[in-house]
Amino acid sequence: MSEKSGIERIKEASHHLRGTLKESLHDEITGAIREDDQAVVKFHGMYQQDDRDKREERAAKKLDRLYSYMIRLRLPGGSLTPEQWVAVHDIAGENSTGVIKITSRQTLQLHGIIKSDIKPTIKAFSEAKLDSIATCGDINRNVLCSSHPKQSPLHAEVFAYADKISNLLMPKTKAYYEIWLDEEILVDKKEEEDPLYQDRYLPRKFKIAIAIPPNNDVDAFANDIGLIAVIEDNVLKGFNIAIGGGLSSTHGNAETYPRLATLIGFADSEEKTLKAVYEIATIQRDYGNRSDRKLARLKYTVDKFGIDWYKAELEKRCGFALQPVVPFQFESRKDYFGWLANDEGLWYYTALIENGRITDEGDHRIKSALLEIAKAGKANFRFTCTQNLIISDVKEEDKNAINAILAEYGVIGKTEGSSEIRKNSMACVAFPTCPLALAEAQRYLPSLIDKIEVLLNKHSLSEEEIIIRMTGCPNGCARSYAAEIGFVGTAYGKYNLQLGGDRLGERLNKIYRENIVEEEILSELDSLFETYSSKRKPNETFGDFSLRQKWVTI
Ligand code: SRM
Ligand code: SF4
Repeated sequence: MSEKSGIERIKEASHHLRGTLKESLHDEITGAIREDDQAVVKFHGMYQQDDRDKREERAAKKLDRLYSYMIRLRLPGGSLTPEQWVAVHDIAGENSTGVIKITSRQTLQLHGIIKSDIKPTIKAFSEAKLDSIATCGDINRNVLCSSHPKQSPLHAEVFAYADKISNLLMPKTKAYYEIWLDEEILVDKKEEEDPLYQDRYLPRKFKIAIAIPPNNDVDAFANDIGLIAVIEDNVLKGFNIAIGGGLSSTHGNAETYPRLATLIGFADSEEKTLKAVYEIATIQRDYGNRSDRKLARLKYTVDKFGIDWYKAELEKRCGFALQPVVPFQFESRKDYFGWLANDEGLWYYTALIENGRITDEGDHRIKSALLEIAKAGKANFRFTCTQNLIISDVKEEDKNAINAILAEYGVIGKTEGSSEIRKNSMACVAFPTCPLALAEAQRYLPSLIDKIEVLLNKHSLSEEEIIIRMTGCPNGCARSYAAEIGFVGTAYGKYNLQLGGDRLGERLNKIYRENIVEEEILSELDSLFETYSSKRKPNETFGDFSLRQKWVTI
């Protein structure tokens, strides 16, 4: 058997995720924490980072890197009360860069928190009944659920599963409460015994999403487990289950690849669904690769042992067989912008938040607008898996007042004045905080889209809802491999241009041009759009056309 990776040893020796975090926090000489603790702290929802824009300048002055921490909240299904929004707004202002970032997994992150502010931040979150447990690390992450309540009268019932699954797969350790909230040290260690994670946790991160057809807004197949709700005659019948999705790869390492999840069957009750989810995780715990982290995700376990083996092992552990997959159809994978009402007559406004960055910029003062709306207490807040925001559960009598705020602060102007391609775009964080970024993403995509819009206009394609996504490296955090036009950073200013992904998230794209700069990107797209505009069939999407033209082969 191959030797365990260093991270495996750190997990096992961490005393249920305590490590030496307390000591690291008390060390006033550095803004960093000890190296082993950097792995442990992820399980508490935090990453040590440094400002990459300032690295050279600080190195020239012989200064340590400018360390700070990113904290990511656990929000199954992605929703907050107005009181919680006000709390997040205040915490962001006091302790972080001030920008509230909606992630591609429907939650919020704050960046730039210095070491001495971590505990006050976590405490303030806790007072607002929020935590960051298990939002990073080798463990189940934030559980996604379709964001658009208007899609089904059963939205609330399905949505509740995000919470149930999140609780089911929570670690049992009390380390978070002890370290960050100064709660009493546990005497009876039995309480911490963790039949799921034991002391080794999972070999790698683990992701679950719940989709409600016909919208695949959660990108169900990009997850280790994708659950697809089956609703018939307004009754939730159960879930189709798909396993083995994951979107990262490593440049130059052919053993790594993005993969969409494979459907394995249908579970017809809550009990069976939760049991299956749990046991899919235990199989990955027992069989996942613990020596090479590049090959440790569930997708590689599935491909190593085979999908039939995984299913058989699952059914053995569950004690029941899954039923055959129930036919379903996705028809879209997008956010529905503007005002919409649900079955109960409550209103929802979906606002475009470019790349999830909530901040006041020029006339678009979304952060101020949201604070004013939250303070009035007449709406909840939901986050979408494409980094946008829904002002939700608005009563008819409150709609005009909220609409007036949205108009006054430029939110309606930004949302409704944006092109279709911008509304269907997404970029990951990348520079300056992401240590793995090779190229810019969220700081660059908006200006690239300005130029792409000109090309689309030129070829009469501005009404096309083409899904375009950019990531600053091949890890795929903005799911660039599941886009019709995907950009994957290879070096500063250079990207692979990927084509052929479909609109529904059921087919990944492939590399069309490698390592190209903006000028080449625009010239390629100009000619591709020209061909698409003149030769496409009625209603043929750009992704499907790219494949038919054999621009890439899949
Ligand atoms: Fe991610 C690592 C940001 C969604 C695949 N991701 C990172 C780190 C933490 C960098 C690091 O390891 O130090 C990035 C922090 C940047 C920063 O400064 O905030 C980061 N990932 C993000 C977010 C914030 C992107 C965004 O702009 O929204 C997303 C947070 C989601 C959340 O709330 O939990 C985010 N990351 C994703 C997704 C998309 C998804 O889950 O739907 C993926 C691809 C799907 C998948 O997991 O296969 C993704 N992130 C990765 C990977 C590659 C994992 C792998 O299987 O190899 C890494 C690197 C790693 O884990 O070693 C990574
Ligand atoms: Fe960082 Fe790469 Fe993820 Fe972008 S895709 S946030 S650059 S790890």
